[in-house]
Amino acid sequence: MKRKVEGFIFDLDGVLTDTSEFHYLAWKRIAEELKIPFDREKNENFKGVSRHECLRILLGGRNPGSSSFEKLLALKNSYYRGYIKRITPESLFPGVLNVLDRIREKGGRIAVASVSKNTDEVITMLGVRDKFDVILDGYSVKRTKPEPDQFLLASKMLSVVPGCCVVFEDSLAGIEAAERAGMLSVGIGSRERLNSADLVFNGFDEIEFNIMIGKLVEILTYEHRL
Ligand code: B16
Ligand code: MG
Repeated sequence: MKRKVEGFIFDLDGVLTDTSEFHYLAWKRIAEELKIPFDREKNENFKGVSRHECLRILLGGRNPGSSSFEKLLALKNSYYRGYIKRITPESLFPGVLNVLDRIREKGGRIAVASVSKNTDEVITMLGVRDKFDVILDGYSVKRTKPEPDQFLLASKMLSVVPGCCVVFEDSLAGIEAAERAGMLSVGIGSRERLNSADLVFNGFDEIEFNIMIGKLVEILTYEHRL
């Protein structure tokens, strides 16, 4: 039986816009202050990972000294919030709006599912709030990616079974979470890094909507996923 893809779940940072660069810059400042080596390669492991967990990874067992863990989290967020002030609707990645509008035309249901506690503000500044039926952020579930909880909650709130949902993600943690939720995944970014996703595109401007849907339906139909 041919199945339909009806639920479309979008990660935020690094998928709808380049906020992952702002997370990187904010962590870089914290790392410099703590004299901990940090570069873009290390930042790859921070994608899709909660602020709390990122700091734990950054410290790597080090004692944060006089500044407490909580203070460092707040400081990182204040740096990050300084960077996101510059977000405007032009900050959306090329092709995103087109894909969102095509989904809508086809009657699909759309969610944002991000680990970020700044999701609401970023979505509003991007001017795309009304494009989503459901918005889930870092406050919506206890167990974050790679646990499947947030995507499963999105599927429930969209009223679309997990097997008919597709997740757009730039992080390995998010692609693993999609798989564990029993959902299809589309990686946005490097093919080499995201090769565990069902499909990978460098960006949304590379996506031919009908061709992508055709490929996803083929995967659903022939791989007999739940
Ligand atoms: P915040 P996503 C994630 O968002 C980022 O990828 C990750 O780098 C960040 O640490 C996390 O949000 C928490 O963000 O500090 O704003 O709460 O990729 O799931 O949209
Ligand atoms: Mg992301």
